Amino acid sequence: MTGNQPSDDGPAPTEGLVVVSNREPYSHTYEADADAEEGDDSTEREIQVQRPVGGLTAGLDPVMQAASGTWVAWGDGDADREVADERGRVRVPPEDPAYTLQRVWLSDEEVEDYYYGYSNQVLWPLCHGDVGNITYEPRFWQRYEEVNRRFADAASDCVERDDSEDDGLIWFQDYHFGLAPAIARSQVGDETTIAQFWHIPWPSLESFEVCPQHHQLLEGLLANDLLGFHVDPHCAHFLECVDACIEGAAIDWDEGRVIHDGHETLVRSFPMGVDTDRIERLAGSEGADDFWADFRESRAIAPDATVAVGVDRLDYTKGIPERVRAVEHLLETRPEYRGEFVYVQKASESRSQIPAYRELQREVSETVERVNDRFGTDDWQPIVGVTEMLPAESLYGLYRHADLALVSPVRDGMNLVAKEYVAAQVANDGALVLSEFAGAVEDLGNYAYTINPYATEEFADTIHEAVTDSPTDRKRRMRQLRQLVAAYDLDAWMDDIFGTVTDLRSDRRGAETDAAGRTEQS
Ligand code: GDG
Repeated sequence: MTGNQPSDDGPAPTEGLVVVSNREPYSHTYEADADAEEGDDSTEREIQVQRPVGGLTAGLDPVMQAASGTWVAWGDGDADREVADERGRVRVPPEDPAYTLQRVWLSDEEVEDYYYGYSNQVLWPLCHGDVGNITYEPRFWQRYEEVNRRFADAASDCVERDDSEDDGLIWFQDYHFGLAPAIARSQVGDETTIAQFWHIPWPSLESFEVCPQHHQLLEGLLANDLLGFHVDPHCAHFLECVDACIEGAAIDWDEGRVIHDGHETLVRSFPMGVDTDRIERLAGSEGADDFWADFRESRAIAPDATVAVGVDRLDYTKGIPERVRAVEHLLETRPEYRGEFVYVQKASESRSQIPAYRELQREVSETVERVNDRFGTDDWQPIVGVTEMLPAESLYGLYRHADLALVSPVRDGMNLVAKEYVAAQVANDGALVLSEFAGAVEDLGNYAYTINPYATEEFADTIHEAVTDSPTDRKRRMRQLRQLVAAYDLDAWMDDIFGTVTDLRSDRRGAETDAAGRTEQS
């Protein structure tokens, strides 16, 4: 189920759903034409469709198909304009159109300032408590405001108003839209439910106040009826910031409710899950085994080697250099691991227009090279790097066959890799080494081997513990982890959010009926 069913409380919350995200679920691109001369547009080029690769986008796609809603997103494919109508709309999925993708067009300057600027050089480091990595330019903020307005306008236009009690749901995704809820609210009024899920952490008050626009951001977000974070500590930080920065806001700390300017916002945690059925199916497939056999051979990994895996976007929040240093310390202090232990680092390039990301790429390559030079031999390399994007089946094959996963962010909203690794352990024989600073530790901390990524010696000791624990203990831990991950998977997460919207609406109707009753009596 995913919240599509109507209930006694009124229409299903997904009816007329408008999802707003920065990235689009389908993008259209021109196929590279090897014969075409540069700058030659005379030949017609084939258009191909890039589909959702996983996570939320893939999970929401069937919900959108069933709800025949609208998805508003930045049209960043080079052929996106060609297939969209004059209002930027295209029906998707292409082979069986069921819902509308409303594209928002952004200029290069807008992408530079709103996306690479305010979103990723101010809000991203700010929310991860890494204020030293903030780069602020006044034009970043101006453009963030303008682009938020464009998305909010597009979302408001897509809401179908029919004067019923519940005029649809706008669901914003993430930190790219800190102002859009308030702008949309001024356009759609109170009958439309506005919700937002903030996929990254919310920082402490001391960090948040560093942001020159902290007040405007809180005002923007408090226009939501529902604001979701992954875990309770992020909700608590948000409420503390509201308490300190928004004069007159009334906060119910137990219930997570804020009343500000006569509007109520429910702030609640929804620990995002993964599509466990799909991961298990693909991890146990022949294709996954074939990938692993080829990969092992091509990278000269011995059949009896102990293999650890890490999978990340190359981001300074993911703790990649810290992890490599822990592996180095393990090899330095426990020589028995030399020649036996291989760490596979799958790292995909990310946001490399931003200097801090280029600096990280350099640091990671240098650290990996140093460890390989220091310990590697003619027939063994301790760290194997993979930079290309793997198809899901291969990625899950890598998880499935790795003896342990090293998930060591210095700060992370959730970290889905931790949950995907667990879901892929169809034989219950892997071990999860997990940072205390990942949101996932709230769910999985009791059965994972937890570490502080900065505590290099203890991190290395914990890797040793995870490798040498008895098979019975490892299996016991993994069974518990798999139960937890399966019990609140991606569908359960969406059902929880849509169910909460249904409850909010029925509470609101109840309150209105009570108020009307009181007026009649008086
Ligand atoms: C943000 C928050 C929060 C990676 N390489 C390949 C590949 N991936 C996929 C993984 C996983 C995803 O990328 C990464 O997810 P994370 O959760 O680790 O991290 P962010 O990108 O930082 O996401 C985070 C998340 O939002 C959700 O709310 O958990 O805290 O920062 O799904 O599998 N997928 C494939 N091939 C690859 O090579 N197919």
